[in-house]
Amino acid sequence: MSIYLLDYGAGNVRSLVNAVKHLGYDMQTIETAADFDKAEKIIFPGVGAFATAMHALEQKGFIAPLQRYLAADRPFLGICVGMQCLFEGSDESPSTAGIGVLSGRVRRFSNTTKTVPHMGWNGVRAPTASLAWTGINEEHRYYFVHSYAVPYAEAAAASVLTVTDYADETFVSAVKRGRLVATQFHPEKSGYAGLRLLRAFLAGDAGDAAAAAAAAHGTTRTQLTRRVVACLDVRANDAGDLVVTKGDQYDVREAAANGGHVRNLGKPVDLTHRYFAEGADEICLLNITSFRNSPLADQPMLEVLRQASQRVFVPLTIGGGIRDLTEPDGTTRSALEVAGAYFRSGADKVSIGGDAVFAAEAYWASGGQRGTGTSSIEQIARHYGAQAVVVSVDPRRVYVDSPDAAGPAHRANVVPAHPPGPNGEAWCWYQCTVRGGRETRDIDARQLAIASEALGAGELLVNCVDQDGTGLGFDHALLRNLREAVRIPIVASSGAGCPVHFADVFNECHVEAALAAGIFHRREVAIEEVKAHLREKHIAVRNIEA
Ligand code: 1PR
Repeated sequence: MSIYLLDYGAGNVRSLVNAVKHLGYDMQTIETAADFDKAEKIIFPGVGAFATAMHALEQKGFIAPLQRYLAADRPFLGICVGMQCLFEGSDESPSTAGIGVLSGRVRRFSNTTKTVPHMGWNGVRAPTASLAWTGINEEHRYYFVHSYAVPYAEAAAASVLTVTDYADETFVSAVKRGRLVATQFHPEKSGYAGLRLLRAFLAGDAGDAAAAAAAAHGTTRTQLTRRVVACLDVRANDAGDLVVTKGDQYDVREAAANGGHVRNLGKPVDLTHRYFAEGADEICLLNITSFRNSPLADQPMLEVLRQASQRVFVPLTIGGGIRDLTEPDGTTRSALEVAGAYFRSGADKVSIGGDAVFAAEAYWASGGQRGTGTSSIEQIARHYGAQAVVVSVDPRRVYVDSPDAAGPAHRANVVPAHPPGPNGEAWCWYQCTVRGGRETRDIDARQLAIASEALGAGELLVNCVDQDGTGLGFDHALLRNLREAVRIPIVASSGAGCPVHFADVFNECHVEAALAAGIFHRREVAIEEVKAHLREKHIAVRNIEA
């Protein structure tokens, strides 16, 4: 069967290619307008911005052949922006027309009552249509990552297959018209539930008449679940092999008395596969020594990502070394190129640490009004969309006797210290670090968070050097402080020791996700144990579907 990928060059379609291959199908890429005639099935996985996708289709001369393909009711699967482009237009770029085969308009989510992007695992419900033959199941959760969607109230009901609720808004999460199916969520990143949908599209006939006849209900509102994330800090050990390591307060070596070796907690690819199987909602790989050399020269790390992504069908975030750099041979690379290499190797999001701190410093130096336009956050968000850019915040506590002692720049961002500092100090603020916690900078974590959001980051990964590896729980004062400051999702990190810590951080800090490393690597706590506890506390989580 000739299955074609409609790739307009956004770059991070590897996840989809991996998923289709995993299901036993080959896929070719549409190169010319003539390929539309050869295709028996087309998949259009849009990523990034609506206008970028539409302009790229136009430039390649693909709009008319695509319209003809759809008018002939031939099998088509659109994903995310690939679904949005089917509508008449999007508020993301009011002057750009959509393909217009579906009536309705794409609108931005309001962030007054919730964080935006809508990022994570949510359900679907079919208000009128039948889900037969689609592979979609109302009992399952699917992975969404988007800031724009078609409001249910504005869509033509006949083509709506499923809707999803995000706090106060209800949007169209899947459409179906004849053999055209499209989803706002990412089936290729939705675990086995998503693979089932892809298989149904690849193997079946999406236009089966029986599908339209059955009745459906779908009235219970869906809910975005809290994400449980597994994190792998990866570096070369003293023998030069890439290993998953884990530090205490960022120190990854054994005590000198025990040889001072880099701790080795397993092989990176094996661990990603294990965590996918055990129900991690997302997996994060941090190349923790990449500040020392070029991540593009670091081919083993790119290979880890390639191999991991072949069998991991939940989102993969990769961090480490994303910045403009000069290769050992003198070649210069932009942060966008570095991120591109990661995306092409299978990453879904990139996480920026040190370079985000420098960008935030420049932002505040210019009066907190604008960025340089050339920072890694801005470059990557422009090209791949805000949802693909995570900023890793790596602060250390600075204890002070009073808020005034923090100085005018940080006074407003001082919080009560729990527990008090080593000399009984009752207050602290959170100073940003770079170079794996080795170098402190002047700005604080809240200033970094605000600047990152303004520059276009879609999520914050909030670590705390003091708490890392302690197993004492997340730093609630820090997380609450940042929660108040930004409207993008936050992943809490550093200090998880038991399932209760996850429930506490969700209830008290209102973060969207919580991450752990050490307890999962050492098998002290299983991901399912964390989720079972969260369910007991009535916190919605994704179940592992077989
Ligand atoms: O600055 O863009 O090159 O990014 C470097 C990235 O590497 C940053 O995201 C930074 O957090 C990370 N990193 C650098 N050095 C270390 C180190 O440990 N020496 N790891 C490091 C950071 C923190 C978390 C850890 C949690 C949970 N590790 O990733 O997994 O604290 O741990 P726990 O559950 O065991 O407490 P750039």
